Amino acid sequence: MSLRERDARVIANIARLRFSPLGLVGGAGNRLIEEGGRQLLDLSASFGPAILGHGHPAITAAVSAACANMAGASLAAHPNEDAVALAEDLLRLTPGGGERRVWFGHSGSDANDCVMRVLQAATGRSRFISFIGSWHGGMSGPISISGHTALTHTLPRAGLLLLPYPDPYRPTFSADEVLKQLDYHFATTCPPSQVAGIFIEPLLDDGGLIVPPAGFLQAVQQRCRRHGIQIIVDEVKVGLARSGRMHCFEHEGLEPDVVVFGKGLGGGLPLSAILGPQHIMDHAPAFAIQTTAGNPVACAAGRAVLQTIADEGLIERARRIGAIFSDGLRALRARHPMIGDVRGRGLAVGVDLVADRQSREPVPVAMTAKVVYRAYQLGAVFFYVGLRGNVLEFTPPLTLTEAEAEEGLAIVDQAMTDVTRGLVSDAAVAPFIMW
Ligand code: 7F7
Repeated sequence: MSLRERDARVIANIARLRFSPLGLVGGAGNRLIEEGGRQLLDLSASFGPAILGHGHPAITAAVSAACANMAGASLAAHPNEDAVALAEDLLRLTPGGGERRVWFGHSGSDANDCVMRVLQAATGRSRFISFIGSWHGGMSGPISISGHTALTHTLPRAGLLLLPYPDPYRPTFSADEVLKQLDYHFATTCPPSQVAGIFIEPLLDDGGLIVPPAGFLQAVQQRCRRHGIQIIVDEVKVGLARSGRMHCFEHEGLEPDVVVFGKGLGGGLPLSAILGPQHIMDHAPAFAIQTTAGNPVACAAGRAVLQTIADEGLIERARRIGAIFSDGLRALRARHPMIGDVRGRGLAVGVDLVADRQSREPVPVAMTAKVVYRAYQLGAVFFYVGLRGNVLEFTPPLTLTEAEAEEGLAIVDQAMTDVTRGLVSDAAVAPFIMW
């Protein structure tokens, strides 16, 4: 029985996304190794976390050493060198003033959950603001403040104010209109004095790789700050060098009160972090404990990731390889009418597929799924996002080489040609339409 068949028999279908028949037995560099031994180019990094690819020597060495001499398993129980040093690193690398503190968790989800709890406790306010299209996690708290169409199975939190995220390509609402909505809500049904915080993705990734219009997020920040609303920037997916800056919020001139890290921080190991003002973060002992959070093995991986970003110049590299990749995708527009827009920052790149360039109507999701599926057959792995399921998502390891970027472009090109020619049937792709 194949790995894929065994997977379907035992893994619950509440946490599976399968965009192709890919089943993995290993990984090396920026390649994934599937059952049978074929190597595929990884243009997703498993939705972002494999920031240094697979089996990077720095992570392997750090994790092996931490495992072999394990300083306990719990930061809750006692400090360990790797956790404390990682917190020091994050504080050093993240702009902001005053006394700040760091909390560690296992995932972006638990980190956002903790932020919600601690902000309510510390401010005495219970409402939040977030954006349509946002994805803040798969636990009760963060699901309830997410605005993604794939998460509508769970009701939003009472009192949540969901604002549109202005999309320059499909401007249903302009930045000014959204700001007007915010002002109106503040003046009517959402008194700002009730709002603890606003959750911001500085680049709306799962919502369709949408780069906000210049100045919009700053204007939101200004309005919220006036009312003592905490600014929480969710850097889980696009933070830590991926955008071509250390922090994606730096592109937007944001000055967050609270920054949330996850995914790439652990380089593939479960690790998240929150960084925020001491008066909020030091709420009460045992307020947000998870026994193995901050364990030395995951934190050693985190330190190795931050060190490697510096050692290998990955910020600059994300910018450079990202430009090559995005420019290459833009060049493909000449041959593929389905490419409506290519956008993103650094190595977070989206390709918006349209049925018609004039109207910008999204392709049916089956079309996007076919491109992803065909690319898998041709040897590259990436997925799709967007509220209409029409945006190809590229978040490769930041170690992607120029040659690999070119190889990826050639596969995307061929996949689109093959799909346009009808090489992938509706039946073939039906099991791989996820949202
Ligand atoms: O690591 P975890 O899934 O708990 O992180 C939650 C999260 C928090 N913040 C942002 C901006 C995120 O994008 C996510 C998770 N994103 C999803 C999770 C898996 C499936 C779809 N693709 C994502 O990237």
